[in-house]
Amino acid sequence: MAEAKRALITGITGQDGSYLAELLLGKGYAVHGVVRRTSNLLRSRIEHLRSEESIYNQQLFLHYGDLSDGTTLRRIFAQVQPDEVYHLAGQSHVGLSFEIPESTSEEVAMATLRLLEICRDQGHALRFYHASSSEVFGAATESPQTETTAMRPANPYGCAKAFATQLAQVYRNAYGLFVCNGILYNHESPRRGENFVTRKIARAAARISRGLENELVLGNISARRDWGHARDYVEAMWLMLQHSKPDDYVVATGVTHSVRDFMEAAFAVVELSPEKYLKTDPAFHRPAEPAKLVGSPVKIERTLSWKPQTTFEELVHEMVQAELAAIAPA
Ligand code: NDP
Ligand code: GDR
Repeated sequence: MAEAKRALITGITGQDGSYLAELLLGKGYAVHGVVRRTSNLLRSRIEHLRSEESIYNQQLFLHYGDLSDGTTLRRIFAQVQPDEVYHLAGQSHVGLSFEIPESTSEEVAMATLRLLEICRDQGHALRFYHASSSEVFGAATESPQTETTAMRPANPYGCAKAFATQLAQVYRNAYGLFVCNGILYNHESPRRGENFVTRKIARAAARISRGLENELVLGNISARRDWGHARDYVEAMWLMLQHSKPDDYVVATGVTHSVRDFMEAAFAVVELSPEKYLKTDPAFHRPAEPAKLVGSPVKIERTLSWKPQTTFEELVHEMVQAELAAIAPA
C-alpha cells in the first residue's frame, strides 16, 4: 500500500484548521498540526479528534511551535517531511489589527516569509498553501474582484496579508516553488471565533431567545460581506494543491449581504425581531472599512470545478441552531 501523504497545518486549532484536518483525515492523510503552548490544554475545535484513540497519534499528530520561533518550525519540517503545507496561522481579526498592528504584521507577514524560507531549503518537493484574504483588495478598484485586481489594503491586517501574498508569488516565480495563494472571502461556521460579527450575532440570537441575554451590541451594520461556509472553503484549499500547477485563486460566493441582513436572518430562526435588542457602539466601528468586497469565483470554478455548496440562509440557520444546541437545557 502507498504511504499516506503527509500534511502540515499551521493554525490547526482555528476555525479553518479544524475543518481542514477533518477533510484531510477523511482522505487518508497523516495530518500534523502546529499548536501553541497555552495555559489551557483544551483545544476546543479539535478536541473531538484528539480524544479519538484511533486518530490521535495514529493519523493526527500535534507539534508545539509558534510562528515567531523559526528554529522550532524548521525542526518540525525536518521531522514531518510534509508533502503539503497549509499555512493558516496568525492573528486574523481585522478590527484588532488596528490595536495590535506590530504583532499582527509579525504573525501574518514575517512568519509567512519565515515559512517560505524553510520551504526553499527542503530537500524534497512540497506544496504550500498560503491563506491570503479579500482584505488585500481593501479600497477595491473594481467589483467583483478577481485574481488580477490591484491590492489596496485598508488596514494593518490587509497590508500584512498583501505583503505575504506578493512574497508567496515571488517565491513561486523566482524559485519555482509550488506555492498557491487562496484569496478567501469571509467564511463562517459554528466554529467561528466569538468576536467575529456572524458568530456574535448567532450567539446573541440564540441566547436572547432563551432569556439569557437581552441585547446585541454591534458596530457598522450597513457593512456588506461575501459570506460562505468554512467547510466549503477548506475543500478549495485542498483542490489548489492537487492541481498540476501552482496559482492564485479567489474563493468567494459572488454575493454580498449586509450585517443587518445577517442579523435579520439569524433572529428569524428564533422567530424574534432584532430591533428591540439591537444597540450600536462606536467601539465596534473601525477607523476604515474596505469598500465593496465581493469576489468572482469564475477562475476556481473553471479550473478546479469548485463551487460553494452552502447558501447564506443555510449558513445562518446552522450557526444559530448550533448556538441553541450549545445552551444547556434549563
Ligand atoms: P482563526 O483565528 O480561527 O485561527 C487562527 C489560528 O492561528 C489558530 O489556530 C491560532 O492558534 C493560530 N495562531 C495565531 N497566532 C499564532 C502564532 N503566533 N503561532 C502559532 N499559531 C498561531 O482563523 P481562521 O481559521 O478563520 O482563518 C485561517 C487563516 O485564514 C488566517 O490566516 C486568516 O487570516 C485567513 N483568512 C480567514 C478568512 C475567514 O473568513 N475565516 C478569510 C480570509 C483569510 P490558537 O488557537 O492558539 O489561537
Ligand atoms: P472581517 O470580519 O473584518 O470581514 O474579517 P468581521 O466578522 O470581524 O467583520 C465583518 C464586518 O462586520 C462589521 N461589524 C462588526 N464586526 C465585528 N467583529 N464585531 C462587531 O460587533 C461588528 N459590528 C459590525 C465590521 O465592521 C465588518 O465590516 C474576516 C476575518 O476572518 C479575516 O481574517 C478575513 O481575512 C476576512 O474576514 C476576509
